[in-house]
Amino acid sequence: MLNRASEATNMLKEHIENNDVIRLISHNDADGISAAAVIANALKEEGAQFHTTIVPRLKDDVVNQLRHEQYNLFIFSDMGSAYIRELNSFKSDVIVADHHQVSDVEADSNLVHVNPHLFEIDGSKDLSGAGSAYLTVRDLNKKHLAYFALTGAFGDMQGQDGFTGVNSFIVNDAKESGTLEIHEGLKTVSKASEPLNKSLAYTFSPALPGISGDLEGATEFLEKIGLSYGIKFSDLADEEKDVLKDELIKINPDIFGDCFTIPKEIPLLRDLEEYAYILDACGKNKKAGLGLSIAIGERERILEVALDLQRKYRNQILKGLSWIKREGAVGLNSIQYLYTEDKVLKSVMGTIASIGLSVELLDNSKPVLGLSRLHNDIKISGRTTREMVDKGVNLGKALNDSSKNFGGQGGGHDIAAGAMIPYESKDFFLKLVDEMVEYQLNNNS
Ligand SMILES: [Mn+2]
Repeated sequence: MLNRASEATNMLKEHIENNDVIRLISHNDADGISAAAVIANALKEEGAQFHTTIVPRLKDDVVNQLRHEQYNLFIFSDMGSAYIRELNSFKSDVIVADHHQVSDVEADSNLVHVNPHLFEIDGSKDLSGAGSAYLTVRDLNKKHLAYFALTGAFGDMQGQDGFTGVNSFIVNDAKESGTLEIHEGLKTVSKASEPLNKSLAYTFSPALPGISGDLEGATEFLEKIGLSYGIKFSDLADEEKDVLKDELIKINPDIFGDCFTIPKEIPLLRDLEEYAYILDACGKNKKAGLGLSIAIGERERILEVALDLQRKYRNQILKGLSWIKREGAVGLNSIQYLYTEDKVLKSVMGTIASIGLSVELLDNSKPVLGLSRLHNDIKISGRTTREMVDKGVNLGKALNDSSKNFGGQGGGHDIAAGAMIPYESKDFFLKLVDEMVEYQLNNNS
């Protein structure tokens, strides 16, 4: 895998030396923004010119449009592995740094394909898209950018239970470069910017059942243990911090553990995981460019706008979770689903499906499909747990195979995947996915 990444670095170097303007295309989630940030920062440092576009997903029309652009090097990050056949036919050089599931199409000589799945490394757990992107610039002496690979991993929910595989190799790079510190602490969010009840309600990972995503629950909890909910964590006395820690550990021991910080960053961005959540909020609010601006070093007003977005986004998640709490999911044999036509709920469907499982609002023995109606189509966000994946569930495969049956498209990871299908196939589609997941569970070897 590292050799393949070095091939990509060599290709990149050649184009930098030729003073080529490099075309960068990345995904619009926290991982994709982090991937773009690694490459953009590296190119900036090397004095190279580049042109970046962040897109929600790679589609035929996007690829065909890019094909006609006059660039000598295209880099696709956190996407592209599903389009190797099309990218092979580009006249220019192409680097794909992705971690989504791969097909069996081999790369031609104009293309370097960096993807953990090609090397039997689990791209849903051990390396993110930003991680693949980092490996492609690592040989340019860029260990000080390694932490962006980790914001990407957090964005894709890979670091929350501790980093493994190539991710932990990257943690070492980041530590070695002096840009990352790890210390034990309480893993609640916004310690210095939000009152305690909100800080707890906004803490989704690790999940605190009854508190995460539930402002009333968080407030009651604080009243019960005798702490004022309006005060910020950073303003608590040491003994109060200890009380909070002891009480939270009773709910979920994982709440106390390794915190990853970037000491050179401003306080708001110093916590790596929160950095990822800010990028996530930018992406989810269709402001991925704003997230990228922050990641390449813009501050002040830009950051305020991003924080407003984050506040708005967190409140949407809270709204979504209380909807799940109120309505529940529809259960089939082996899966369950949520369905909405509400604009706000649609925008957070994938997120509330994941959090709903982790805070136990949803039955976590059944994968959940979040269905959002978009005119004549339905967008599907599928989520399940690591435990169900170990039992054989592969949502990426189930959504890919089933959506094709109805003229739609889908794919992703075993644990998290998406699809788009025509609205009229909704019920047949659900039935088919239900059967496929049942089959996966019964045929797990
Ligand atoms: Mn990703």
